[in-house]
Amino acid sequence: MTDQAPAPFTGKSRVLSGVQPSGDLHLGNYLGALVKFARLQNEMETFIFVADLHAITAWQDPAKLKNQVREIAAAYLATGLDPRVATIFAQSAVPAHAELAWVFNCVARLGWLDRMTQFKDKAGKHKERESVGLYTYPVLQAADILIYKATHVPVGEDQRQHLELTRDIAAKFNHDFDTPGFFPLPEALTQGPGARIMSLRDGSVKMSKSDPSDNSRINLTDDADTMSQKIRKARTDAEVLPEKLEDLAGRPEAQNLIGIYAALAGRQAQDVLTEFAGHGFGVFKPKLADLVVSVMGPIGGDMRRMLADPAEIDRILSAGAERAREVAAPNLAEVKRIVGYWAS
Ligand code: AQP
Repeated sequence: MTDQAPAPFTGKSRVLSGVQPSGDLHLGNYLGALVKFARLQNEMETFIFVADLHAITAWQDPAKLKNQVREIAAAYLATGLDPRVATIFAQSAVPAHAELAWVFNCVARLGWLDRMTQFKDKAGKHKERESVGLYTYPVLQAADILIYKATHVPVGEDQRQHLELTRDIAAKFNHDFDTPGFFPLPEALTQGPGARIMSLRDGSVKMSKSDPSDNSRINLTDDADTMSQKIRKARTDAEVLPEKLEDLAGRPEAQNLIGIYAALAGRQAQDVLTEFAGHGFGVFKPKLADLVVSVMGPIGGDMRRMLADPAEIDRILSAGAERAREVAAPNLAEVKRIVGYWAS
């Protein structure tokens, strides 16, 4: 119980999302997250960060991490985020994320975290050797979102469960401290054709930065030849493409490539299938490669140009961090007061 009513949630729509600087960004990150960021910035107040606190849940070379952060920032800018419109910053520059995460560590329940499938997927058979940070990652993610009282979180389908956990944490905090509505229950924006892009080598696992096979993904920084080669080598089957979407059932690699084509072309998967029905991958793959190169090629070029001027990227990140700290500070102060901390 608190002696003073907390400021109620204002109901203002605010978007927050981020990407870890843990490797090369790929087509899945682009379609599942980055394109949505650029679109949403014109619809809602938008905060997009580079998740460097999250990145060290797996080992990162300290000599490279700062540059990896700049690379993600460059990808944001190259895919259309405008620092005059959206707030772009590095997570480590806003200590309030970590401070709120501690409070949430004490709100979240072990049983909730035990259910997180991403931890199970990433830890595999040797979970006792993983960092504690990898286990509590979704709690920090809840703090990332709620420190800004964000209402909408554009992410790929793989993050949906973490968003549910964020809502559970928000609801339990509001209930336990008798502060109804203090934290909003944010909504995951996973809709869209690129919500789950699969590996080019195995249609049953998602495309991922940490996949040891570089051929499993199209990186934003791949050159045109590499992109085309990866599409040519993508695992497929020997059958021709059918007329109807439902006839792709049981062919995950074919489904994935059709889905990628549709997402990049801004068309319906059925429409793409109608165009290529009766053809094999010998016909479809070159067309897909051309499309991938035409959409992704310029992004890589823009990123390289921006990375040639790291001081400008740092300037954008610093200005974004200042703004993010300003928005986070009163929310953290209220949390401290609600919890009853001495230093509130
Ligand atoms: N394959 C995917 N399809 C659609 N969206 C995807 N995302 C990731 N993979 C796909 C979305 O990209 C955003 C940033 O993800 P992240 O870097 O924070 O972490 P992640 O989800 O763990 O991504 P990766 O590429 O798989 O990285 P590693 O291998 O380092 O774990 C998120 O919105 C995510 O949904």
